[in-house]
Amino acid sequence: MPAIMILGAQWGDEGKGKATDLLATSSQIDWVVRTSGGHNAGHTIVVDGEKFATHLLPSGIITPGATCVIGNGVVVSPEALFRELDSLRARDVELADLVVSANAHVIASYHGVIDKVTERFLGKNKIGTTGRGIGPAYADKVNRVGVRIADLFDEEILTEKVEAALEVRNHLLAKVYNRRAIEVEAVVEELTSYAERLRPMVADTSLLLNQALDRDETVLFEGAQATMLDVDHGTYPFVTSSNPVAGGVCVGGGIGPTRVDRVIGVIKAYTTRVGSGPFPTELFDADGEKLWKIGGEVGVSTGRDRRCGWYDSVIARYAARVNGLTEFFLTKLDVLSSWERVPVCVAYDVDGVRHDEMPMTQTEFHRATPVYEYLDGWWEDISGCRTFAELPANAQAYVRALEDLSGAPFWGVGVGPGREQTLVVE
Ligand code: 2SA
Ligand code: GDP
Ligand code: MG
Repeated sequence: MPAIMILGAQWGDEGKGKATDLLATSSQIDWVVRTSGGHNAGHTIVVDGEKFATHLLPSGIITPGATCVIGNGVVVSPEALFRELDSLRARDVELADLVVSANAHVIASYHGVIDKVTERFLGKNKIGTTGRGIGPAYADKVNRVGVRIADLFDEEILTEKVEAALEVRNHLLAKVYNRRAIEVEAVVEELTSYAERLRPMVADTSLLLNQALDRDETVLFEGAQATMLDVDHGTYPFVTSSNPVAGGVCVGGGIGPTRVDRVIGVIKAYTTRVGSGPFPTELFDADGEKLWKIGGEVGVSTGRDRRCGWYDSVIARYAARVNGLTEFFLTKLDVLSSWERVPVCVAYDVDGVRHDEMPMTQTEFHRATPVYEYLDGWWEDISGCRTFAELPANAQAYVRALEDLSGAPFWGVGVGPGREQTLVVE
């Protein structure tokens, strides 16, 4: 099983970090690879009660033996990269090796400034970004004025590229936002200050990964963000600026789809979203508050509260379809202990018409209201269960019902944040 993808099936924070860590420690994984996004991600891993959060680094970084890769599709803030590495080292953690693609695009501090200024000007239409400069860095990439990691090693080329990028940006900043221009020299100085430390990590990562697959080594692609945040398949414009779906992983890692064996969608037993945008099963009542509280639903990178709602099987089926999922990993089932009945969205009602599949347009999706089925709840604390058979009958039935509705088999269930709090669906 050489190439495995782990992807977010909802709006992020499903527990991809935990699923990645689980696979990386329970089976022989040689490579753990990030292929999209940047330090907007926040992936949590809990090992023996100790909590680690990764942002730009793959979650495999705390698993010595594996080699971690930041692929060409990632946008890399060198400042965030070294801050994260240094903070893990300061905790005395043995780290995996790290390789960074020469073709990955660079986030400079001015991208963060532009991200925040744009959000402010969007006002009530703001996206609710993480403010990390992700969108502006991808915009430079697509505008063909981006700076790539390889450019940091040639000051002349770097200066030319930063000049080109800032020509457009400064015009906008001055004319539209009434802001001071960003200086080329300051950006070049900022970026070159990381060059020497970066140099030994930089490689042609597509070549490395394909050679590894040729040797039958196992490569785990760790998704960031999620299907519903995908710039093509998500709730546009309330999305991130990359393609976190399976196809994007191939592009962002430089491998072909024929090399992939398993595509695992990580999905919570309920739904959360952080940032703006439509969310049909969102709760504004005591149940929402209870999910938020028991689930600890706070952003790992920004500390923002996550919006909470019930499980949405229309989204699950959509994620199974657009990613070609071979299986799901269901997380946070433990959070649902203590409800009499648990609603599950089976379809949407849009202006009186039932939709069993995702509506074609975002206008319809904004108007979608959930059609619920109600499943019997359970009261037992299930965080100590280690086999599926140990779960209360109603919890087993809940998992089975979700599986029937979601479009791909469930292989595992999370019953707590810890590595060991996982069981296999029998
Ligand atoms: P951006 O910053 O341009 O990618 O924001 C665009 C949208 O994508 C959402 N987004 C996320 N949603 C959930 N989790 C993310 N990572 C962090 C976490 C978020 C945090 O794991 O908790 O700490 O707040 C993440 N990253 C981006 C974002 O909310 C916008 O809706
Ligand atoms: P990611 O972005 O998909 O990696 O997810 P995050 O780390 O942002 O958020 C998931 C949160 O849920 C983290 O705090 C995890 O420690 C936690 N978590 C993961 N799986 C489980 C689970 O099965 N049960 C509980 N209670 N928490 C979990
Ligand atoms: Mg997260």
